[in-house]
Amino acid sequence: MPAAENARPTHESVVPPTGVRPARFRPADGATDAATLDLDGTWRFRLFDEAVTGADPADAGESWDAIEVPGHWQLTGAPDAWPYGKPAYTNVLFPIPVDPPRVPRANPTGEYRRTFTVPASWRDGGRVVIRFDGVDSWFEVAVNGRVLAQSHGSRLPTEVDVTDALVDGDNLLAVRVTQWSALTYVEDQDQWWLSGIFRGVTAQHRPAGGIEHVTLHADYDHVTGDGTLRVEVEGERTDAVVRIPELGVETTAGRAVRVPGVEPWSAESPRLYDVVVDTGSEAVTLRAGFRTVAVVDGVFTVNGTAVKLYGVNRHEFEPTRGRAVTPETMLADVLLMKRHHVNAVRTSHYPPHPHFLDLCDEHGLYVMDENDLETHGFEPLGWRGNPTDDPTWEPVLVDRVTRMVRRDAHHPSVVIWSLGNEAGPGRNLAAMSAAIRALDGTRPLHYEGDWASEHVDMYSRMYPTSEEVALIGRGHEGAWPDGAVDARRRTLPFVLCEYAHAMGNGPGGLTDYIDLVDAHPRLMGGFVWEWIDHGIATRTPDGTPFFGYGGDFGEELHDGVFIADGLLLPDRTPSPGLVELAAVYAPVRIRPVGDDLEVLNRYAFTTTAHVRLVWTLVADGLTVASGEVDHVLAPGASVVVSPATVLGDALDPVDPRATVWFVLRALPRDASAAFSGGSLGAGQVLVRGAAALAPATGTPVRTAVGHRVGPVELDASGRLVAIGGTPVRLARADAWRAPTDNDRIRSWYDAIGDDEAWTRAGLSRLHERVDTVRREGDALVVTARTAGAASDCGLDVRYEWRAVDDRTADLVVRLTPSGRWPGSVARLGWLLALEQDDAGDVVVDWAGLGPHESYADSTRAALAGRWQHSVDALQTRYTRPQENGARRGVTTATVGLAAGPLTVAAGAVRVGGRDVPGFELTARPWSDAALAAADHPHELTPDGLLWLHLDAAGHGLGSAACGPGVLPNAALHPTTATLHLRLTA
Ligand code: IPT
Repeated sequence: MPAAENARPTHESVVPPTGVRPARFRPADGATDAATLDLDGTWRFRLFDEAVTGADPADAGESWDAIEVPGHWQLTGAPDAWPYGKPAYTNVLFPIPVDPPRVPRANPTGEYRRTFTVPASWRDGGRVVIRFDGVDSWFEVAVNGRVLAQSHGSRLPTEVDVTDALVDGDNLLAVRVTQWSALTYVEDQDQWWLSGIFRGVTAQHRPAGGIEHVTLHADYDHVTGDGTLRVEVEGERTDAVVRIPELGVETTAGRAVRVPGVEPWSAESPRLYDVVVDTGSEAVTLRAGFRTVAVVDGVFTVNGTAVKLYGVNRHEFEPTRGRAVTPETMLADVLLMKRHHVNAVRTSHYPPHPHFLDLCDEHGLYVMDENDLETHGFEPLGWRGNPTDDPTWEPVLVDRVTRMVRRDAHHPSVVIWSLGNEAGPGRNLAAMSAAIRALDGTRPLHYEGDWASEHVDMYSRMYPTSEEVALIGRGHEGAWPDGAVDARRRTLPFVLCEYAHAMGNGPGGLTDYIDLVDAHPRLMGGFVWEWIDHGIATRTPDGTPFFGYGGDFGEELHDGVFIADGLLLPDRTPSPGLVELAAVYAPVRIRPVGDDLEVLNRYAFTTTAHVRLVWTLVADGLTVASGEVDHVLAPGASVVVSPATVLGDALDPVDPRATVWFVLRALPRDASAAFSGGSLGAGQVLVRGAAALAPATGTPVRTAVGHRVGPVELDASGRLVAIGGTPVRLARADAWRAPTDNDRIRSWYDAIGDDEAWTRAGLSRLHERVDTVRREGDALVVTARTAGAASDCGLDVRYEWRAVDDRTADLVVRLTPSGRWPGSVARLGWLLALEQDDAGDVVVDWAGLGPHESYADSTRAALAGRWQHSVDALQTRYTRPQENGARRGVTTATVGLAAGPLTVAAGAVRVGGRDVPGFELTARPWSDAALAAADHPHELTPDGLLWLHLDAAGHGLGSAACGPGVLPNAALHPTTATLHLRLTA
């Protein structure tokens, strides 16, 4: 290697990019009239196992492989036969020895080649620049064999001036990309390790006198209603003409101009105005949104009004493409967010593809734009050697925030800058913060990793308990040791940069947090962790497709299913968690207050003039009356809707035995607007619980083999053997569920996880011993004890069978815990396994809450009605199989068995002495044991049985996988339970 080459920074150098142009704003595609050339497409590629590849940048690689740019080399090719390595997942831990800035010699390194031809006109004047929007992790750029630049910052732009290296005709562009570099130590985000040129590459003509950079200020004064526009231009011509054609405004760059009567931008009304900046040599059209963000008296405001952030954390992800997301996917994400009433995104944990921000501007989402910085892998080392606190790293970290701010500051959607994620405390935070403030004083700063919050404008935490959030909301949080720091922090608004870990079935308890956010001005909102499961599309050796998670690709070290913790399943199917989130984030909040419903307009700027408030009276699932109430609520205003007043005599004709709900929905007047559940909010209140079932007056019959009670056959010992001719393989009390991810992991705040406690108590291996069978009057009474090996805790069970007629039997199941139980129990109920071929096709029709699954702490989206699904459709295929699919508040369910329908109607259901409206229903074509044992959905196969859970109650979901477990208001404790069911077959 020539001496000069040795002097170049390498992938192990801790220096900002070299040979690059200053970062600049990124105009939207087509927004500049300067010419650009798309360099995406097929490139030549060769993968080496060391950073020193020996490949000559002048070698065009004609014999090499072809690869698509943008993309990750690990995901190139067929999903079961990737030729260039495999994806690997760790969350916190580095998959390489922690030895900064050194990285292993074994360092997959891609050599990319392509040629491009620059139009002759480009070379008559101005410069030619190659722009990379994202390359992971370190790269070196050469043109026609001349090495020009070394860069990094995987999710940040790099521009290289290649003018002096160009020739007429074909130019050879060579890019060497290493997987590991010194910068790996500051890019330890919780995601797949995936490398390569994964965002677009363009050649751009920078005309002489063109616009090198634009700073756009478009403020809104909520007192006068005026906007102020000021555009600063960097380049040879700083005096560009600035026009807002729609408003007839024309001014010069560098001057502030008042724009009376503009419509302000907000996520609710994302009003944009074209602003044309023209130097004569180049005209750029920016999409300006007039808006002002400020923290006023400790409250986060937009345009002078307190705004709450109902947010999600979004990583960029597609199951076949990793972080090389397409514009279609970016749009899908934005529209899915809007549809589910999300109004804010934290771009965890790096600046997103810039087009995503264009979409947020246009569709209206508040963005916390996060720097590409995470050093989490130093935490297990007690933060020893953390780059955040090492002055050597300061220039690199300052460079990163600088590039983020210069790239993105013209976006109205960006309302907060974040210094990074999980990078610990350290002296470089001050430098980063100062660098951002010097560039842009118009947005507050965020950083969670240092709870002192000294260098930022909001106090931020992840996964605190709701009790702690309530204290913070009231300003009663514990003191910070340094009095001055403490005093300042108390003046700051509070944000949950992460809460409600949406891993597997969950999160539970969303309402508990969001009610606090709504109640306390200081609480500015929160961002659920996270938007999507990063399951990678792959296949088994026999070709069965599935979504892989950590450990599926032979990683030496991995964090398993922590990569599948999103509100969307990997294929972007909304999970029940997202449907619940939509109900909780809904702009029109409707919730019971005593016997009434309170309707709150959560919009900050918008009245509810576009909303119809439609009520229905639902009796045993059927709508028996409906109407509309007429209220237009100002932003922040609320009204109480009282069924007693609204219903008039609508209740009179309703069957007095029915369970009756009053359901109120906020529907968009524009029926074409697509929202989760079709609504802008909904709530319900129980008007009347079910009356007791009419007494069963029939008599059990002795048979040759045992007993018959209506359609139910029992053997001589009292064991259930058939219902309506359908053989019963198993019937017993149950207290267990296939653990959810949240059950499996001990919460931050508990000594033991639920799953571990349940397993220790034997609940995962329950069997039932039938003790006695005898007649008590007209009842056949069977007693039993349900318990698991090696445990002394169990359920004393009493079954009371009564005949109604030939087709109908009543069953009262009474459960009494005995022995030493853990603090919680998964469910209290009755389990039936009915012989049934094609159980997945069996149709279940129920009256109760639906149509989606619901749990004790995730039930805002479930509304009273009558619903129907096949057993297959009742299943949620979580990326790792686990408990799913419960339907609560069921008063009647009909299961379409092959031998004829089986109807189960609820009588009294009592838990711990409290009445509950209806039972919880779960139906599966496989057992809970099989569900618990499966690692991926495709491993589950129907076993010839229909497994039916009829439960008095179930435990909530919580967020224990990261944060608190099930909150007390949704925890199921071992207690007595009674379930009165009427079975008709
Ligand atoms: C938190 C991380 O910020 C986030 O990236 C993700 O890894 C999440 O955890 C777990 O899924 S940090 C953790 C120590 C709370």
